[in-house]
Amino acid sequence: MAMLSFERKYRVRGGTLVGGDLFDFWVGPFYVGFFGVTTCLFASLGIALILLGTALGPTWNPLRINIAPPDLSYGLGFAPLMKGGLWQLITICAIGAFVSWALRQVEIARKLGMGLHIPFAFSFAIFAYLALVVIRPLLLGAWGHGFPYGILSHLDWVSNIGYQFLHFHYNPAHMIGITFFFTNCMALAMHGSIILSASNPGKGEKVKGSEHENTFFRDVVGYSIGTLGIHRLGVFLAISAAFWSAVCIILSGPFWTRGWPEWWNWWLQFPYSFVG
Ligand code: UQ2
Repeated sequence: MAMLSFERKYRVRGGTLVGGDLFDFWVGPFYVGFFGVTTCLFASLGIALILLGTALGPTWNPLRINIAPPDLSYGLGFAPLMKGGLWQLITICAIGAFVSWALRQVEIARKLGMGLHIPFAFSFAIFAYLALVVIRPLLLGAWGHGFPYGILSHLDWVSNIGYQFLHFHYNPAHMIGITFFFTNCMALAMHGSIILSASNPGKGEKVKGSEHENTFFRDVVGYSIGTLGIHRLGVFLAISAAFWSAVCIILSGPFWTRGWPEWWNWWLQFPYSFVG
């Protein structure tokens, strides 16, 4: 079915979670819906507040713009606008926009009678963000533990937290997260390249299908996970990367306060050794 006739058939009312038919329409190619409206409101307000903070701040240099969270002394209370209050409002807007975006994905999937896999996967990205600016600050007792909004400033924050735990790469959950990011990268490179190699054969050759893809991987590594399997694996690797990233930062501070290398002392304290 051509795209235009498909869209005519499937661009029908229904499937909304909130608001009934009120926002059940499209603007050009974009579905609006109640959550399209809330996404727009939260995102515009958040961007406006970032611009306000920048205008009142010392620089327009994109690298140096910084909207910092409140001082730790404000604890879990509200701070004055230019002392972290803007950061708090911008964080509320960001969460509102991200959650609205996920719920808009739910409404669109329901309209089309599809599974909810995309909003499910996207929710892991939202969880990773919440881990940094809500869950960990709550557990540590101050919004000041959130990360600052700025290109260089957030890099400085990551570096500082890393050194606070001496060597962040010894964090076991960080290790697992990194392993998922790297494996995800390899799986997507394998998948993207096998699809391109099958669909771009030499001049005069026929386009190849999944039999060729399966056979290639059986010849190389003795195993093919299959055309559906690779996509299941991809979603698993991607959401696991986001999940373990969130775990590794929530552990750091609320549940472990010393250097991460020291965490491995349990291994040195074994009364026997695996390595002779
Ligand atoms: C595959 C397959 C695809 C693929 C890829 C594989 C035909 C088009 C990439 C190969 C994947 C394997 C062997 C699993 C690798 C395991 C890990 C943990 C990375 O078999 O089916 O479909 O795209």
